[in-house]
Amino acid sequence: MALDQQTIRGLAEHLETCELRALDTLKITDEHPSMDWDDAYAIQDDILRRKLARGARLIGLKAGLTSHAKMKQMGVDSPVFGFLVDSFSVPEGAEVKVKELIHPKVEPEIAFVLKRALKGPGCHIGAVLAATDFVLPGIEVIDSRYRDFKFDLKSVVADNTSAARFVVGGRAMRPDRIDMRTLGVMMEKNGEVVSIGAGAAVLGHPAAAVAALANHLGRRGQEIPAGAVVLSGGVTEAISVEPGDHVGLRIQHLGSVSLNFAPACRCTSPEGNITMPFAQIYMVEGRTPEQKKAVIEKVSQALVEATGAPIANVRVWIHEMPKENWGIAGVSAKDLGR
Ligand code: 0L1
Ligand code: MG
Repeated sequence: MALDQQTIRGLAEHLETCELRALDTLKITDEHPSMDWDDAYAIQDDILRRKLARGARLIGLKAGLTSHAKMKQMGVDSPVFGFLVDSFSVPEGAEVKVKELIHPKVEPEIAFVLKRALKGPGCHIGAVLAATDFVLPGIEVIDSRYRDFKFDLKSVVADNTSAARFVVGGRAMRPDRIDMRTLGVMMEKNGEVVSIGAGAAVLGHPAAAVAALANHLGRRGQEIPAGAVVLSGGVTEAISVEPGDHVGLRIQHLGSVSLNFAPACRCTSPEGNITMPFAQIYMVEGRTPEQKKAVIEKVSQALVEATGAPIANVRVWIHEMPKENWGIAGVSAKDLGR
């Protein structure tokens, strides 16, 4: 590993903060060009650790960049792996809050649910099919935290492979009832077909992506647990979505699943639309940096709730006043010892 523990923790905090506040950032290898693969996965692990410490549940895993269409779209040549926690899961047909995301895109996926744990090395398609309880259609919403989706593969891995939201639904099918390679996949946006493909686009067979994930985890002494949902990777390239969009996915024999993206909020004030709400806070000098950070966070959230504006647009200023600059009941705060 090239990075020390403190740097790994700092980068995990930075990327997770970007995720939670829908803020974009430059790819982290710009500042840390020596970062290696172990560092990248260690940063991803630390993001998971942070979420679990706050009560999140690990509910699944994902393989990304498993189709030639996605590899070509991203200019890369190998898959990457990430995790799924409960807060990423969206119920079938529900609304995704676009203001919580930076620049979401959707991908059609074949999702696996395992009845038995899978551990590499040496995991293969046959072992995956034997351990799979059922497969079903899934839409993954990816949202790279990197500005304009400009990144390299290590930065993507550290950023939990752009994982943001997902939905699974449709018809659960046992793997021996279908040939996943020839399953037709069609994704629609607002009623228009935006991408079509077949299961074989994912590494020749979607189960190969799950085997690759098990082998990757095996090298790290981990496994895919029983009951986990595994997204095997986008069958086609990812499609950008906007507020108000409706996305539907149909997979042959597996039925359909859909997502709505919340319409843009009309944030009105007497002056018209508020696109960039701001607040100025006056406080007596002497607060610690942590106290000021907490005030900025709370006020920013309150502005988001009050105006519906995306958090990325919110601005908060703190002005610090010397004690002699304010008074209570006609007496200087300084003289009052406040
Ligand atoms: O699930 C995926 O294929 C995401 C891979 C990460 C790269 C991206 O943001 O498209
Ligand atoms: Mg994906």
